[in-house]
Amino acid sequence: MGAIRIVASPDGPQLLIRSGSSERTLPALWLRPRSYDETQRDAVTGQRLVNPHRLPEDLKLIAARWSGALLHLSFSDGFSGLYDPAELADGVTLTDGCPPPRPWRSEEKPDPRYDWIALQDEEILHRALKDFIELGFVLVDSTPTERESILQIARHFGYVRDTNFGPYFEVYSRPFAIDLAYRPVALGPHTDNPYRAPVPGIQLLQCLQNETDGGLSTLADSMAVAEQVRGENPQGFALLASVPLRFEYRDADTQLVSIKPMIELDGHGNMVGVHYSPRLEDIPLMSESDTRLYQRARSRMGELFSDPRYELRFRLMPGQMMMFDNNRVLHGRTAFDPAQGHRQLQGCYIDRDGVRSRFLVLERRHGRGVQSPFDRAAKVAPS
Ligand SMILES: O=C(O)CCC(=O)C(=O)O
Repeated sequence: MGAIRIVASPDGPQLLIRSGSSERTLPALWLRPRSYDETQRDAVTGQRLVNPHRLPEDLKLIAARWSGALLHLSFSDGFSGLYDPAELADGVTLTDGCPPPRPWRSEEKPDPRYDWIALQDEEILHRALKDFIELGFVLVDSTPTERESILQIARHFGYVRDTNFGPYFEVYSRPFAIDLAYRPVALGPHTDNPYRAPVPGIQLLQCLQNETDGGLSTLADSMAVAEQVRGENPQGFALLASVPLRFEYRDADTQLVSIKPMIELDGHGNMVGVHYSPRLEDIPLMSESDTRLYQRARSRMGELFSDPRYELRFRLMPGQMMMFDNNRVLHGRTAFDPAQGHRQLQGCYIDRDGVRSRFLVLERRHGRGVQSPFDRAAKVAPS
């Protein structure tokens, strides 16, 4: 977004902002609530003291002039105040300030790898969080492997999410286990717990022991795969993003059910995430032709998730931990033979927002990134 200019119109002054080769109008109802005047916002929290829902629908800008580098604006409801053009320009695009995702294929050999001790340094943590936000996963070497240390590791990145499995879970083969993850079978690419609302945002899986030849870990980026499927079969993709599936988990004390489409899009059609766990889902009744179209699309998704061009496959060694966005990067493992030795992982979930918050705070602390409107507003003298 570019420069703002004031133009006269028969209805009074208007503010225009450059956007690429065209200009967009900033409506009075959009501008008016963005004031950081002390009568409009609490000075400590930056939270709004007035309710913009109550502004009159026919609100108008009645005067506009430059006051140094700031804009002085007056509105038809009697309010006048100073506005920072940079803050207005930032507000044109709604973003949390984190970098956008960078979809990857395994053939690009992404290897965002960090050392646990080094991650205690804020600069290195900042770099790791940036990688995580862009790629949807990081690998961490030399993590502490005491019982429950996964929680200490998790709290370095965000806030732990408790579930019916407890604050953390242990993955090792046991007879009559309540989930296939706790048997030695192969687990195809999947996201965890699509039957929850909300679905856990981020998963940490740490290897404590692996004495078997098998049990290799896999990761695949659903964003790269889904974009490929969208290009090949737009109609099928649209079904995957709109037809709700039913996911369920049950044991003696729990019954969790959630109904949602496999692919989650935002209002602009951008991918937000994926809920993919063939062993836990049921499709709804559709017409014969839609069922076939749906089948073609989901079968292509499944094929690409396990395609060596998309799937990373590696051995997680004791002390190594992978942290991945559970709504974006699918994980799985190859089968293993418990007769060869013991294989044990511990894992837990953290929320997506905690990691983004930690990244943004580190950006702010080190003077990088977009300044918050509130920080900027501190520079704007009350009118
Ligand atoms: O055993 C593994 O490597 C992965 C286990 C798993 O996929 C899970 O717990 O969801």
